[in-house]
Amino acid sequence: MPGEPQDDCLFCKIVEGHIPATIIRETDTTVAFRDINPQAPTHVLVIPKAHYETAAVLAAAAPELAADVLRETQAVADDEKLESYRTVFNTGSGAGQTVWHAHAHVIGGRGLHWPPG
Ligand code: D5M
Repeated sequence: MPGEPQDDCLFCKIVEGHIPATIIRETDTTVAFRDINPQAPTHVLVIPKAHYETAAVLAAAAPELAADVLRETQAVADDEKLESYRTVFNTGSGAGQTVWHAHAHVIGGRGLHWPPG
């Protein structure tokens, strides 16, 4: 069920504290932690605590929660003192999604090229 914790989900386990992560921010509805494989000096993932497979599913099923995630991406950028940064939602395996719990990548701290490839 969308919104329910999934036993086999890595990010649900981080939310529940069963897998360690470098958590830098937490709200009632979201968690932000450093990506284990950083692509830039700042690379943080912002996730809803509730489980939704993709950003699209999250936005359709729980738009206020999607807005919470977006607000937290800016809060991360503020904490990290990033004037410029990129927010990425990979949606689908063809776009590089590997963890099926919606997450925003917040990437910054270096020059970023466009298009991203
Ligand atoms: O992004 C999934 C991201 O999740 C990818 O950049 C690695 C990161 N990841 C995977 N496992 C962990 C743990 N345990 N801690 C922190 N970060 C992690 P995607 O858009 O699905 O490719």
